Amino acid sequence: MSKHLIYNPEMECMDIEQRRELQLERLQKTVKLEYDNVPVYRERMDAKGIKPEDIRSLDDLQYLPFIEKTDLRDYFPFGLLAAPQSEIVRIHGSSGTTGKPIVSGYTQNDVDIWTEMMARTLTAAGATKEDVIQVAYGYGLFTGGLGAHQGASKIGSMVIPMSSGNTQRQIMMMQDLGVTMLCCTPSYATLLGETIREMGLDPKKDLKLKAGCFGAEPWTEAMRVRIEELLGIDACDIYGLTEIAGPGVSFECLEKQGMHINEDHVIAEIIDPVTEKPLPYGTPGELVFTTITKTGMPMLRYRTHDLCTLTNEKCACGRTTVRMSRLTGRTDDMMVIRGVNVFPTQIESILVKISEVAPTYLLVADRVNSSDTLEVRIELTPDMMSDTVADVENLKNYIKDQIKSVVGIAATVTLLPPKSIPRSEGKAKRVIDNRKL
Ligand code: DLL
Repeated sequence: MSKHLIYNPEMECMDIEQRRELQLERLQKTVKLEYDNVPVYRERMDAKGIKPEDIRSLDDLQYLPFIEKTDLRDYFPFGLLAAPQSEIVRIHGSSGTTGKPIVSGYTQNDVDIWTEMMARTLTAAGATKEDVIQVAYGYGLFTGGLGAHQGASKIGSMVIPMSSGNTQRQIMMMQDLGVTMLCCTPSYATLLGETIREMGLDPKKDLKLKAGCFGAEPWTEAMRVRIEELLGIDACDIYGLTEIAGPGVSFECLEKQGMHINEDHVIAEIIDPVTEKPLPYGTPGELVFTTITKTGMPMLRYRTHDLCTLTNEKCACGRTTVRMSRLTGRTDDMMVIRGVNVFPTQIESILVKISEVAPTYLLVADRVNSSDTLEVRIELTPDMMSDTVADVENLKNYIKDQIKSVVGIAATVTLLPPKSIPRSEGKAKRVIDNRKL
């Protein structure tokens, strides 16, 4: 049997031209739905002189106005609903960068679509009804827990709804219930793996884990290798966002060559974040999504602020969908330190290659005498703690040099004892920017 399982071959492996026709038909319906029911869309389309009938091809998408996270804040909570409030059966939310969360309303149709997208996601990582799936994403307003749960239930797998946290208990359940697949953030997968090793367990002998679906935060190829080694599994990247559906908007198959986008439900574009013009496949830029089957709070040209590349090259798994690369950062988590753009993932990719330090780090930006400073706080491994001061000093200088050559700036490196940076059970906090205070 091929290692590639496909949940919905009809949609996932559809002829590309046929899918484009389906997308256009669904896009036209969605544009009309928005124009007729959501005043802000109508106003913005009128301002650009566009009527729903003007969308005659997929290329016409570029003439539609964008929607932004700030709009979700401005029209909070229900100003962007295209369906009557009585049709909304679920609310999810995500923490905004400022005080208030943003919320999205889902009709039963939207929950069903999202559930199928997550069923496709888990299947692509090898899940069947024989699997025991531990969901260690948080349950609640965050879409991770319920999203993975719904998808796993749809496949008919046995679901262990652990939510995040309580690491020792998570591991006990994995052992006792013979868990085969794990869903959580990559940082929590690392913590689980480290704890499993500290407990003296050998995942290959003591656990039955075979794969995991990890996402919700940026991670690197090197971090994938570490998680796969620590847990003895295949680690697949999964992507999603509350505004579009939740986890499962795109997912990696076991080829691990980028995330397949569920193109029968969303259209992905890459734009230049400055000129806002669409960019061709293969060019990095900002990811923009248009939902084409949602009915509660559909989104036309939602600017994610996530940076990546799209490719339509064939994948060995047989799916015909466009894939997105790992995210290389966000247009808005990028820190500018003394004029140089700094992404946390750049620092991470340096650290995961150095065995003496854990890939757990915190970037602290500050401003001293009008000049920006960047401190990189990193944890040493327990072994390094017994080394001489000279060894630790050498290591520090080595990391400084690496940062200088990869990122292009001088940073202060602070090496800390193991476990001194607070571990996250959800999304890891990688950046503290004191300059904004
Ligand atoms: O994080 C949904 C999700 C849950 C995805 C579980 C995957 C797994 P939000 O809380 O709305 O939704 O945050 C969405 O998280 O715009 C990205 O910046 C980031 N993000 C999500 N997945 C990935 C990933 C969920 N695989 C925001 N790699 C997105 C990097 C990711 N960043």
